[in-house]
Amino acid sequence: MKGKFITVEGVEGVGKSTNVAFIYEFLRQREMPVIATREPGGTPFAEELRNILLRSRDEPVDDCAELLLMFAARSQHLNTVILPALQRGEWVLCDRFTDATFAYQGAGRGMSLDVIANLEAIVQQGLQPDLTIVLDLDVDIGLQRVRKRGQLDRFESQQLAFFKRVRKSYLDRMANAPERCFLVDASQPLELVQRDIIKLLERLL
Ligand code: Z5A
Repeated sequence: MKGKFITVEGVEGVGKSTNVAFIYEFLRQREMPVIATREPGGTPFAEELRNILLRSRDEPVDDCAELLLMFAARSQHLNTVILPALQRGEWVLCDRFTDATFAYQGAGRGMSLDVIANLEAIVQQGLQPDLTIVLDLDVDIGLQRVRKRGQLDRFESQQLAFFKRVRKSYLDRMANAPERCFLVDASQPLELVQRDIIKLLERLL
């Protein structure tokens, strides 16, 4: 791949969207060819799947159905947006990727990590991000930030214990992939978070 693949991860409210926008501008100012995208979503079809996945509903959603839809959206996104951009030599900046599946469907919902790893192998064919920035923050603070926005989606309505498992999973996965995963303390003022992010980007530039 000629381009670079950067993912931004973390529990709700850690500042992923804010910092994806920041990284996008930072790279644009350096005249790097960059696209910003997100998961689940990133194509019209995958965004439809996102709406299905996030919408609160009365019918309980089966955990396996949720997992398969995450990978269905990812396959579409990967093959129609991410891989073509990387092949053109562009930098792809993605708000969440498969680490989120291990965290939410694996640790959060309790789906088998081996099953997730098998789906990852089928869909990604070995592709991994060049850099994963894990924004880490106390779960209560992140949820307070998100709740200020008002109505909660199907994931945001989960109990605190769910998000604590998600956070722990991110920290565990980081320890297993130290070559690409780096933690940034997202409890700092935004300028300091972004200073730390720039240091990580400079490793790739
Ligand atoms: N999901 C899944 O289950 N499995 C998967 O494989 C994938 C996803 C890919 C959608 O994700 C849902 O899909 C997600 C997991 C699931 N669950 N939920 N919920 P999403 O990324 O679209 O949704 P999100 O995590 O809820 O994003 P978010 O709520 O928009 O949070 P954020 O992007 O991390 O934060 P933000 O919008 O940038 O910032 C939140 C607020 O905090 C905002 O007012 C900022 O101005 C403020 N902020 C940001 N940084 C700071 C600092 N440093 N100090 C003070 N205030 C700050």
